[in-house]
Amino acid sequence: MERTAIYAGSFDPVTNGHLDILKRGLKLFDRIIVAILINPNKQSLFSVEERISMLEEVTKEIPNTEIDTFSGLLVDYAEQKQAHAILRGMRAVSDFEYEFQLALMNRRLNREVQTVFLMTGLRWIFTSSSIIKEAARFGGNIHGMVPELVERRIDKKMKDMGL
Ligand code: COD
Repeated sequence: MERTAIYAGSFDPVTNGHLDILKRGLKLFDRIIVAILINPNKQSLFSVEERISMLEEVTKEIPNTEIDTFSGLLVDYAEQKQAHAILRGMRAVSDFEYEFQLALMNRRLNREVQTVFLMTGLRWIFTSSSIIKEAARFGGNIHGMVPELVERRIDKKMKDMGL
């Protein structure tokens, strides 16, 4: 039986840390669906379409990966996709509390879908979309933290915003 995992998130934008977890996950699962949450209440730098386009570009050479969007509960989406697991990345201890809450709530909502945590590569321990956006906003160098295509899109976005 094909083992499928859902790797859900905001991906605003996708970073090298996200890709690290995706590649590690593919050693455990036959197929991973990278699912962007559509959340009109959360302000994002990139539109959902822009995030899909970046994810499609940067994963085009990573086999067995699909890009999708979802709204509503993650466990409902996972069930609809007949996924076996929700894949999450762990960085420092600071991730633990939120991840623990999320995983336990998801388990309460649906006992069948398991959450699998993978430890990020050491290089990406301090990489997050929000810290990258903040650095870029103030002209900081983010080279090497995101794929080059994403770096170019961030530069353009900052220029378009007059920053
Ligand atoms: N190294 C390793 N992993 C990383 C790194 C890094 N440098 N950066 C990010 N990650 C991991 C995160 O730990 C996470 O596992 C994943 O990548 C996605 O991260 P983000 O920041 O893009 O997305 P999140 O964590 O904000 O996404 C949260 C969800 C959208 C998954 C969550 O809010 C959700 O499921 N919402 C739907 C409603 C729902 O079902 N809620 C839960 C029950 S109420």
